[in-house]
Amino acid sequence: NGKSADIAITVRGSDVYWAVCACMTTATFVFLGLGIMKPRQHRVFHYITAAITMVAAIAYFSMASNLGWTPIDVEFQRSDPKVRGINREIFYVRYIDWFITTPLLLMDLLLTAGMPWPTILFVILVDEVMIVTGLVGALVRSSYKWGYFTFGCVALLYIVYVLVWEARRHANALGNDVGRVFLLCGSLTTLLWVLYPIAWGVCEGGNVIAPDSEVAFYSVLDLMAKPVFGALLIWGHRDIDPARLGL
Ligand code: RET
Repeated sequence: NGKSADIAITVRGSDVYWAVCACMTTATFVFLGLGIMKPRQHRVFHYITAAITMVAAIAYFSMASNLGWTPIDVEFQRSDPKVRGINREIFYVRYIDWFITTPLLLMDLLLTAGMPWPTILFVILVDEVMIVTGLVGALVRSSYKWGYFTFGCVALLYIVYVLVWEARRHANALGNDVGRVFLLCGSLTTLLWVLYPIAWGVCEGGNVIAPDSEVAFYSVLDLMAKPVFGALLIWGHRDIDPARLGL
């Protein structure tokens, strides 16, 4: 209908959002189920990872129900206003999800690498800067949004540096098995996380692709970054005693 087109509301997106919500919910129960089969001292990664997919399930429930978004004026009217609109729906609920879950994903990785807590704390704070600048940038209409985006990208560069350099070496020093699970999950994370600012740039940032395509882009990233990542991490830890990581 005309109203939806005016605000560039997604027309096919919600089915995909429901499907992702179902995947996140299933993953949560699987991770928790695997956890309770283990002694309490061996559950830390199950709990962290289940919390990640649990929060994502609720975020996707919101987006599938067409909630958690606000229309933002876009700077230039694109050629086909039916597709791109003069406003764009910005799902701020994504950032609430990311604000909770990206620190937990980093904890999964940095605890695996046995990093000292001051490093973990600082990386998480930088991560929160990254998410908040992304949110503010998404809500700003003028080209200042790219200033926020730049701050966020610098924050991401620091996180990537810690993951690919410091934490990787730390993990290797803890043994081959720890090094291997860190290499797998750390590489997956690095690869996926650098794709997020690209998605942001063509969706919230530049309004280049339609909200229906945004659904696909972010959904694939989120499924890889949460349930797939989580399954690989938990699988990788199956023979590693958390006591070896200082947990
Ligand atoms: C933003 C925009 C500002 C610049 C940068 C960003 C990076 C976001 C990232 C998000 C990761 C989300 C994950 C979600 C899991 O489901 C905020 C898009 C650098 C890296 C892993």
